[in-house]
Amino acid sequence: MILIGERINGLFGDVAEAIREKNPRAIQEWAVRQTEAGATYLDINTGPAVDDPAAVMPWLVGIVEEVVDTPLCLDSAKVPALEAGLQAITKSKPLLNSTTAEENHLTRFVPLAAKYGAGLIGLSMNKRGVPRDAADRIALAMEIVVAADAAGLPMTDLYIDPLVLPVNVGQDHAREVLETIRQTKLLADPAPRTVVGLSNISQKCPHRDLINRTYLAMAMAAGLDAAVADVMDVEFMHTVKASRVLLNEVIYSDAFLDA
Ligand code: THG
Repeated sequence: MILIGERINGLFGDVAEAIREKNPRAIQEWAVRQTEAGATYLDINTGPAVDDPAAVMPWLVGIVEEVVDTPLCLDSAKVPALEAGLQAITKSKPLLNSTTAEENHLTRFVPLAAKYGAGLIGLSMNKRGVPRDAADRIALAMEIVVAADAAGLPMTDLYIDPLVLPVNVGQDHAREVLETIRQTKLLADPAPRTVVGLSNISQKCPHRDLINRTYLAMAMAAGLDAAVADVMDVEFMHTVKASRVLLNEVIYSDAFLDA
């Protein structure tokens, strides 16, 4: 499992405040703590409240790369913010998060990923929004696969995100996302990878951690490769480890939680 630590996101009050005050400390602490917890990537999102994300993104990249070597997942819907972030990265191959299946997004984001040799997350949505069922999500995923292939982006650098919605508003979507994860593996050979924003599933619900880790186990069984998630949640990280054993991805030992 590729775990993308979600915590450096202006959606969170402490990160928004640190960005406003140009104070690196809280953000650098999250970079170190998520890396120590086992994050493969760190999601870097300026949040919605920022006036000039193309100025904030490279600042975030710089202060995070000062304290960790962890690869970054640049999270923005804006090309200038992503490109400014890409130019600031000095350490390792990043992930771009994300394009949609809309034509005018694909024509800008896919070449950007190809130009910088970055991975790319493609959301199975278009200007009509997020489809209701797996078949329509797969149709949009296929459009993203075709665009990536045409631009020479290796399939192993493409991550299809079927888009997880909160279970309290889109309960019928949860199963459709699992089915989309299964079917994405059939779209190409080698197959594109799959990713979800896991914490979306429990927004505004009680027992968030329980919902998150239960859905993670289901998604891993469906073939999920990566998740933007709360890597600081110890029970969640234990669920990842137990799932890897149960899916025969790692050899069982009595010490599987410490491995
Ligand atoms: N797909 C991809 N990228 C994504 C998402 C996705 N990036 C952003 C998001 N979704 C995943 N990251 C988060 C981060 C925070 C929360 C949910 C998903 C979250 N935050 C609290 C909330 O809204 O209740 C913030 C409040 C707080 O605790 O301070 O839930 O789907 N590719």
